[in-house]
Amino acid sequence: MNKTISHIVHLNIDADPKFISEEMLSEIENLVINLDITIKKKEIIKIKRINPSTLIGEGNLVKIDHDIKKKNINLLVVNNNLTPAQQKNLENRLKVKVTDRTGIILEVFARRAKTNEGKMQVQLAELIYRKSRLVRAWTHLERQRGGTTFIGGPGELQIELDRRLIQEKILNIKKRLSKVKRRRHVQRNLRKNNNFKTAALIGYTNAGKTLLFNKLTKKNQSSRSRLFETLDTKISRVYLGANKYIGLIDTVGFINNIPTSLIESFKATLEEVNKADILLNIVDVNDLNANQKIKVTKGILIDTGVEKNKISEMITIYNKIDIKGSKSLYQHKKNYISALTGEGVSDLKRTLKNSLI
Ligand SMILES: Nc1nc2c(ncn2[C@@H]2O[C@H](COP(=O)(O)OP(=O)(O)OP(=O)(O)O)[C@@H](O)[C@H]2O)c(=O)[nH]1
Ligand SMILES: [Mg+2]
Repeated sequence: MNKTISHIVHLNIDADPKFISEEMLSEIENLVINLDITIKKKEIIKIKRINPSTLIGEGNLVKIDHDIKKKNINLLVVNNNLTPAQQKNLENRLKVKVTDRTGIILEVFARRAKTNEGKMQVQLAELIYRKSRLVRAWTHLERQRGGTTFIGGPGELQIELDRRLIQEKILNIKKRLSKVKRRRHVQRNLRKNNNFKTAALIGYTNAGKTLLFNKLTKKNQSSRSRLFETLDTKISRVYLGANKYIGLIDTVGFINNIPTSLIESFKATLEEVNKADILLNIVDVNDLNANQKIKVTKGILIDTGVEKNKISEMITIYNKIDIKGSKSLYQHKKNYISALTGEGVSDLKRTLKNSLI
């Protein structure tokens, strides 16, 4: 198989939330590297006016085309969301494969999924994404061909078959996932009956949720500097002292512009978050985009149906205070911790204990 050599572009057109473009570029870079794809060129393109058919204007496309030929690039990664038509038009114009942000995120999720449930959820997200591409790409194609002329032609039939097949697969996975949902529901009810409260660790990917989970529960879940290391939900007991326990939940991390198909398919997982008594939002204190990431996290919680009051009562925990001499700045401040050194963790336990009363 030929090696994938990519060119990454980030278009700074997403006005809200205003992420620092350099950070957004390094985020997608990180995701692309995780897919073992070589990066030959990366750039931020300032867009004044959006070109509806290709998103990127012709002037920039000429330069990109030049680089693609010069550096033997065979994949263009656009760190924004492309419509199916834009993706197709770019591919036709540049004669290389083109993928957008959602495509890359879905691919990383597919690589990370280990358990049955995780795999099913990712597969569902991919099918939902593909189905929408197929249908919309087809309507676009039909319009290009002059509408009704080709109705009943082989192209339409094939797409209709693909679409039906995809729909069947979607229904099948949804059925299997509903069993998982029911099982979780039963377990939650058991906890509720025993008056066993839960706290969910949530927040942007790579913030340190799993390392904190391990610290508090003495478990050994995989925590690595890779985006979306965790896909599956884990729950474990934490002793808070004075005969009090809480169930701590570790779950999938969030990201800006998370694909809607992922939110839809991770419902069973996200339900654990929705139903938790306390939400702990883990934030990397050294992150330049920390405030934007908090906004993104809140937005995703709203989108997934978490009650407003639960979001406003959410406790923000600033993690990684051991890095870059930040310790002196944050030492003894409430909810500033290091999951690595354990600093501030016993205070956090106290906060949790108090919130149980
Ligand atoms: N220096 C330092 N590194 C930390 C701290 N907490 C986490 N890390 C590191 O940050 C990286 C990400 O940690 P994880 O615990 O996997 O992050 P996560 O939030 O679970 O990420 P996802 O599972 O992708 O959502 C790992 O390399 C950790 O070792 C901390 O307090 N200090
Ligand atoms: Mg994790």
